[in-house]
Amino acid sequence: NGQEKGTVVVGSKLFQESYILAHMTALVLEDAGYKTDVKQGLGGTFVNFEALKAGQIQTYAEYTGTAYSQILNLSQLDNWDRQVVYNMTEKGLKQQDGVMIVSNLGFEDAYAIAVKEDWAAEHNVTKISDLEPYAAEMTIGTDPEFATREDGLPRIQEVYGFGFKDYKQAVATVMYEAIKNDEVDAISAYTTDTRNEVFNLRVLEDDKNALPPYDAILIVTEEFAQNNPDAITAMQKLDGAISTDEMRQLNYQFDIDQKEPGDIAHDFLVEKGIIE
Ligand code: PBE
Repeated sequence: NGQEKGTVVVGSKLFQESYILAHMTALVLEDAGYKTDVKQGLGGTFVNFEALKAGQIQTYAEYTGTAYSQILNLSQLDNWDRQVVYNMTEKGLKQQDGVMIVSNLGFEDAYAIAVKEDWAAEHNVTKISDLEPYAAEMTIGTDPEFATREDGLPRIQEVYGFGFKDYKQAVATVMYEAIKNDEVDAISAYTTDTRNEVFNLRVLEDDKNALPPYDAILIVTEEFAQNNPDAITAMQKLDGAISTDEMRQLNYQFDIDQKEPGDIAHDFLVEKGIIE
């Protein structure tokens, strides 16, 4: 058709999954005739969200619990429900920022506290509250956001009534290396990261429901959506396209097989019949 198709800039956060999702988004847009520019590892939550609102990027993959807690500052719920958090996030983003959810990708990547499996077995630790006798002597490795996010260490401290001795912040890959090398005693793990298994970690149950659900979503400004209906149609092809298990396998291809994120994204979309 005659619609002018410019370049769509796709942002991403500082970890493998976000790179892969940015490439997938770019690929469905290219398939619909757009040019794209993937900003791999642009920055954390706020860097991406501010860039989106400023028009420096047109989309990126966010997570419901992150938007809910960080961007919208909505309060903790006693019983977290995925659909309730999704609905409140959708409504809040629209009202506060004129931002809309284009697709609900189909999987959740939650934060979780993980410790070494052999240590956990030795001390009979299966859930976060089991850490209480040990936390004051433990150092937790976190990603760049978890230590200070309201839905992070402050919330763990408030809900469970204990804190860790210290924390060390680093990008997710360095955080995972740190626990593997015993430089930290626990980490703010990502539930779709297969290094939880590969590095023999035990992901602890959040038995007091401190943390929200984190469904992956693609977001755009309403203005972009109004001006680029074909881009929205293309991006909606990713709605429900990735199961949690599939996302884990894709992350494994990056971390363990060391495959390029663009190739991981491409091969997945072809296999799914989403692009040719
Ligand atoms: N998460 C868990 C974080 C990082 C890992 C996906 C919810 C986020 O980027 O919001």
